[in-house]
Amino acid sequence: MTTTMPTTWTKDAIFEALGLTDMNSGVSDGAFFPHPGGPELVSEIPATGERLASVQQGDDADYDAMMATATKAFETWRMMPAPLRGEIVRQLGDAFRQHKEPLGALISLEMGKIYSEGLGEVQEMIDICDFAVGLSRQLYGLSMHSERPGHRMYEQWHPLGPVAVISAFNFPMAVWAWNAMLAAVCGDVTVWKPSSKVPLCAVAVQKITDEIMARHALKGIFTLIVGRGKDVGERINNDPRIPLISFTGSGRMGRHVGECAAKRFGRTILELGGNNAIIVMDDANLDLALRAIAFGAAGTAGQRCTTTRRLFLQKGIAKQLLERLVKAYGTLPMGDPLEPGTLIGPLIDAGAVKDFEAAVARAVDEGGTVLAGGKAVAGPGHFVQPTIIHCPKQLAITCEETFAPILYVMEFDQLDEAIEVHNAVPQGLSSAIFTTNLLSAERFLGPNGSDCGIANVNIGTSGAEIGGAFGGEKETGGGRESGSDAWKAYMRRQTCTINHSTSLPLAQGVKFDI
Ligand code: UN1
Repeated sequence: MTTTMPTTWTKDAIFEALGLTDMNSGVSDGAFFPHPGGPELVSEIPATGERLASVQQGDDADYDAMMATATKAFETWRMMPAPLRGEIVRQLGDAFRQHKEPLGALISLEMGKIYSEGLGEVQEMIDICDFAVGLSRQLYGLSMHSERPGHRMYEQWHPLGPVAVISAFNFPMAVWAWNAMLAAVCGDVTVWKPSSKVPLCAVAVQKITDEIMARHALKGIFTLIVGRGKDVGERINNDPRIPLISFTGSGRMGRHVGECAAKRFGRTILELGGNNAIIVMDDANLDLALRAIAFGAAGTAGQRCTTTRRLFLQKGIAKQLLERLVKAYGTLPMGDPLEPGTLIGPLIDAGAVKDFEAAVARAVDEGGTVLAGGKAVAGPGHFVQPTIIHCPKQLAITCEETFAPILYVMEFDQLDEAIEVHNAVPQGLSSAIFTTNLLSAERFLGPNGSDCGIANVNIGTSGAEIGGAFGGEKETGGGRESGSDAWKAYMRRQTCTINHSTSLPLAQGVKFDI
């Protein structure tokens, strides 16, 4: 892995490296549509509030044209041997490697996360490509022993169809890649509707993808449509040609997507809100805990689904760790995310700043005490101070996800009590405990421990590797993406029983002789 650290990127240099212009088409079925029919969408730089560039969105007719190519492409793509599909994904991974730096810089510019995290996000794309290449030779089905003589039984996995990927602003490239690369080796084609807050990231990735696919004379395997939720999103939700929608975003929207898909018996992979917590025991290594909490809670300006939003401190170390944490928060460099040395970038937009302010006000109203930060920073840009709020107990606000760097801190005596409060929120994505005691760690990991999809010991809640299945329980939506056997969601399972005898015995000993 080669990572040359910044050279500060300028907008012009990023645009040149990625072939972007001031006005970009937002629809591609393998080749960008010259004149999509939807309204112009202006993308902004969250660090300054300035206009970045425009994207021409797709309309109904563009959607239909793109879907026609995608459904046709599925007919041939599903027949290609999976390892050959994997070979094409390998080439995509190489192309992302070659463009890692400008892609990482574009994420920083358009989404606002710091450059190192932008590079990290592109690395997640590269990693999932590598993972998918290996997977293309490992789409295993089980074989079973039939109860009937002369019969063989096994299961096989077939491609599912066009898969929609509706991605959120905070991971404008990686979440698409987790889904699209798995879907591709599984024999599916993907239709990508990115967040309208970060359309250029999607356009840049699609350009690179189109170029590789064109080398193989392939169109429609990866398609893109930038468009409004209320038209393009609704078309996807209600399109019976799309058997699976992978949606990342708010619980409110996720519920709607799930309902629409369920009505037509479509499947969903939902990755919705998190309300992730770290529990720190008296016996913990506090140096490790401190770094993990700071990165988890303030990193990405609190805009990861996996961001640490609640902190439970055992009473013996609470005062000491809090003091260190407040001190560390005071030194976190905030500013231009592309500037080397910055650790805290902006929030995505003015609405996010308002949500931050409202959450802080509510927390104080409900009995919390602000120990660090608590205020929005005067413009330009959408910056807020990383914030620590001490809470006497779990409050109504601490049961909600606010996409901002607010950490709610609570104290406890016994681990059992901490786990109970930890689990008493609607969301269930990521969780962590810091302890050097095996019993405490295993209590946290046990069936009556953390109820989240991700449970860590001595590492924070965010920054998961792609090799594990990613997702969470309860109102987080239950979906799993990325590693492990998450690929199974992108395929249909077929159970096959083959009779190679000359008689027809029925299962369960049933007799039906004619
Ligand atoms: C998200 O915030 O939607 O575990 C995804 C992490 C990243 C992915 C976050 N690998 O923090």
